[in-house]
Amino acid sequence: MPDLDHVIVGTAGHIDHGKSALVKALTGTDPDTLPEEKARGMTIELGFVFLDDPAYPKQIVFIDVPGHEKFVKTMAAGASHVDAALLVVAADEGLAVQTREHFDILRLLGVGLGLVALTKCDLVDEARLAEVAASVRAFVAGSFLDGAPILPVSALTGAGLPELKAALQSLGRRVQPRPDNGIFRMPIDRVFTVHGFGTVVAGTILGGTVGAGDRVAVFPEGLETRVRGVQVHGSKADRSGLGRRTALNLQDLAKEDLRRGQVAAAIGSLTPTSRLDARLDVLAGVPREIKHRDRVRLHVGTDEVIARLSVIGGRAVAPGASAPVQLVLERPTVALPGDRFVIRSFSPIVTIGGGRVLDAAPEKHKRFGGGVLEGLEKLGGSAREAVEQMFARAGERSRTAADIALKLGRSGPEVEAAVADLLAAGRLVALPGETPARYLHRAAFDKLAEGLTAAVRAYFEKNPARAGMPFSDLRAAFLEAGEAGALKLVLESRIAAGVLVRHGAEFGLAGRQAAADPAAAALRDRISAAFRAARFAVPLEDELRTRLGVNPSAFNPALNALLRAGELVRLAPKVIYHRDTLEAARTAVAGLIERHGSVTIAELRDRLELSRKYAQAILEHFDRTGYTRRIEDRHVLAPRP
Ligand SMILES: Nc1nc2c(ncn2[C@@H]2O[C@H](COP(=O)(O)OP(=O)(O)O)[C@@H](O)[C@H]2O)c(=O)[nH]1
Ligand SMILES: [Mg+2]
Repeated sequence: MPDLDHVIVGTAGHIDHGKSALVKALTGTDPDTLPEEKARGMTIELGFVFLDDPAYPKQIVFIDVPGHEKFVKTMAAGASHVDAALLVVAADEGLAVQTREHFDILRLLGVGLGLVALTKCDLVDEARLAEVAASVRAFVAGSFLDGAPILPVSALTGAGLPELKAALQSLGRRVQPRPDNGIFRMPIDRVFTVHGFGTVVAGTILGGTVGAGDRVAVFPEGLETRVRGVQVHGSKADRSGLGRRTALNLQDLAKEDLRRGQVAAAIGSLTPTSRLDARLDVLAGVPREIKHRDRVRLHVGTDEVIARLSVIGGRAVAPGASAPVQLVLERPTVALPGDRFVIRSFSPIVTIGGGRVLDAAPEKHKRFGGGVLEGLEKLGGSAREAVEQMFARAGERSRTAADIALKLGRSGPEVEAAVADLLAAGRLVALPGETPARYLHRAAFDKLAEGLTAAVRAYFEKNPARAGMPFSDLRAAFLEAGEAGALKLVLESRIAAGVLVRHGAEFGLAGRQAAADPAAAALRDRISAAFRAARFAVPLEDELRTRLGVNPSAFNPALNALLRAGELVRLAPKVIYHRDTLEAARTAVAGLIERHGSVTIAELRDRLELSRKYAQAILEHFDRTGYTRRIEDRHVLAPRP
């Protein structure tokens, strides 16, 4: 992991409380750069300003956010990946509506560090300052800002600025490195064009590294492109990595193709989804419970999407409560498990809760299905728990370790280690002969095994007279639930368990006897006897059926049963021999070959005194089954394997 050489600090707080003025006073740079911002004296877009201090090893990057209630979604995007928060409260006005809302958003996004600046201290006396400081202290009690410095400052007079800068630098020393899965990912928070340079996207890198010349994709659309150039904190760089503010010049993409909320990432590394499974924490202060099917605004990464909340296993989530939910999105987005999100009610637009994504590409659940709840929680647990749960969620569909790493957003080696553990513990089953190795969860494997037994049982209920179930039928039944690659292993496990038995190419239930049907058995005997008596000059099927005076509905199953059992053998479409006749033919062929070294159709015809059609059918059958081999018009014994 590269050394953390900078700290990203996001401002937060009500409009006009002096956030932008404070950033400018600290850095000398005005974060408000748009003409409209200058004209209205108000922040509209995110502002990015760097603070370099030769005496301090890290660069501090300020993301200055708008405070206006109309732009809370911009604030949520700006705050989504900061290392620390600078909560700004004007000493004259004190806590205000967006002070509270921004603070809620910071908490929901899991920001873990920060401090409070009491701005405009030049406008108030000591008593007021102490009063506001006390109210702020009470307000942040129990949160990540509990016990954090509350510093009076004035952008106008410069009072308190050195202390604030020192406090920010000390905060910077406490920033923990972010976890890195090694796969490049950067949510886009800015898109702009640079004259003569092309389209540029900017954001904070959440994983891996990126360099000029790399091919990347822009999600959820999956637009593939090449990185023409990289800038880190405003200067050209070969590569950029985890946690750095980065601008990428993208080839062949127009500004119109790009927007805040998209994610630039390694090709194929993210799955666009219209559903997210998550744990939702509802803010204690919301006026009413959040109901199943409520329409909300979801802020995840730098994206905002309208979604419907599906409460898993319940009807509503009360204020202050927490519940597993599925968010059904009105357009796709991309995320990874562990990503934080915020939800705001559709109308009125206020922040009502947030939480952590658990499954970033889930299936649709039955709302009250038991395992779904329990499973979701495990996705947020240890690598082993999360990996096992992802396999469990894949059900009867096998997955590779790489598939799971991608879905979980965890590193390949970490997932491979967990897979090895689970395999050793018998929680996973490896499918044979697959590269890369594919696995099923043990529960899914057992379910497939039970399903196979049930299919064989059902088959015999429908075909009581049958002694065995043909492999082709068994395979077809299995493929309704399982993959072809799992069949052999599942079947072998059932045979090893003594549940199923194999007779040749057919399968049966252990201990089962074919139901005795005296009429069917008698018919089979008559058919068999007729073929045996006919010797080499066998009748056609229809001919024999008419002679025996039975319907096709009785005749065909009886004939097929004899063919399956090997008592009769079909040599050609219209030639069926009794097993004994075929043995006689084999003896004749063997004798001829012994004497002459080989045999032709004509020689066999003369020897057995039968028509050419039959002699040909016999020899072709022996060729096909590997008893003989044809060389031009002669047949010789095939080499024994
Ligand atoms: N007296 C005084 N005015 C300030 C101070 N900081 C900001 N202001 C004024 O407050 C107004 C809003 O400041 P601004 O930085 O745009 O607030 P923001 O909306 O939180 O970014 C501007 O007119 C500033 O000049 C301060 O420390 N003292
Ligand atoms: Mg501002």
